[in-house]
Amino acid sequence: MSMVEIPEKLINLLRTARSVAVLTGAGISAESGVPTFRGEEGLWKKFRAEELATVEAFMQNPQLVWEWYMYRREIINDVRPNPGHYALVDLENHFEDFTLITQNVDGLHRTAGSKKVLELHGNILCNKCFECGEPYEGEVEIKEGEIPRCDCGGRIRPDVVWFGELLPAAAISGALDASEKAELFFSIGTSALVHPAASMPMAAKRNGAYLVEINLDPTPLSEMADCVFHGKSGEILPLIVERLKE
Ligand code: BV8
Ligand code: ZN
Repeated sequence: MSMVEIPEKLINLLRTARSVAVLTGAGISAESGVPTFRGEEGLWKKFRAEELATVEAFMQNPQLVWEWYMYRREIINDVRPNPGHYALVDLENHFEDFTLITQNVDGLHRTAGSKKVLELHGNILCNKCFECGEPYEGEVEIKEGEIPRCDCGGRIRPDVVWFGELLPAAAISGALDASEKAELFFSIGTSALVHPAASMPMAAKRNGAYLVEINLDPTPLSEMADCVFHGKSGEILPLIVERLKE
């Protein structure tokens, strides 16, 4: 017997909804051992993500920014998806039209088997040229004072979206379409502070979706959500999938 009460309305929608969309944030990867951004583990050498994930930081001190990404890549190379990621694969296989929108750059949704994933903020394991934007397939070795260079001479950077940078147009438009037509929208493991990602659940709600939030802490979305589960996504999502299969 699960200790989590699932409202009747959600149970019906799990049975009848045709189009479903999900937005995930760092919280869904927390149980895999990936530090979130705004928890106490969000600090790295006293820096916050907002200070390092910027063009200015990279121009000022590319070495420091690369050190931060190398540290995060090491963590990500050792982690595996958790039951929350796998539950979303089940949901994708259950619904006719399902879109997974993620702010995460750790690639864990695809590793778990999710197919239709929109990575709004890129992927931490990919690199590109800071100047010409060309993808860079080579090895990245960060030696003292040396940043790998592109054939055009530009410096190589992680292929993620930094603060102040535009999100990939295809990902954004796909996410907005999916959010606006969703009958059921889940916001999972995100503090709902970073835009335009955080506007997806609001777009869904505005267009009549039933909005479910699964998050450890309250967020700016909590009061507008139709149903809020305060808890771990790795525990709650499998329970919801269990009800689906009944
Ligand atoms: C843009 C990639 C425009 C890099 C990231 C003022 C108001 C509104 C907006 C702005 C503003 N000032 C500036 C802006 C814009 C800015 C923004 O939104 N800033 C915020 C901080 C206010 N946005 C941008 O700059 C975006 N670009 O707007 O461009 C533009 C217009 C014209 C011309 C040019 C540009 C770009 C944003 C993308 C930044 N890149 N990441 C990298 O990762 O290195 S964002 C970064 O934050 C990650 O992607 C992360 O996913 C994202 C959001 O954080 P969360 O995922 O929510 O993680 P967080 O730690 O915050 O929360 C985790 C939650 O999980 C917690 O609530 C916790 O309770 C919960 N949790 C923990 N464990 C669990 C759990 N829940 C369930 N189960 C658990 N086990
Ligand atoms: Zn280049």
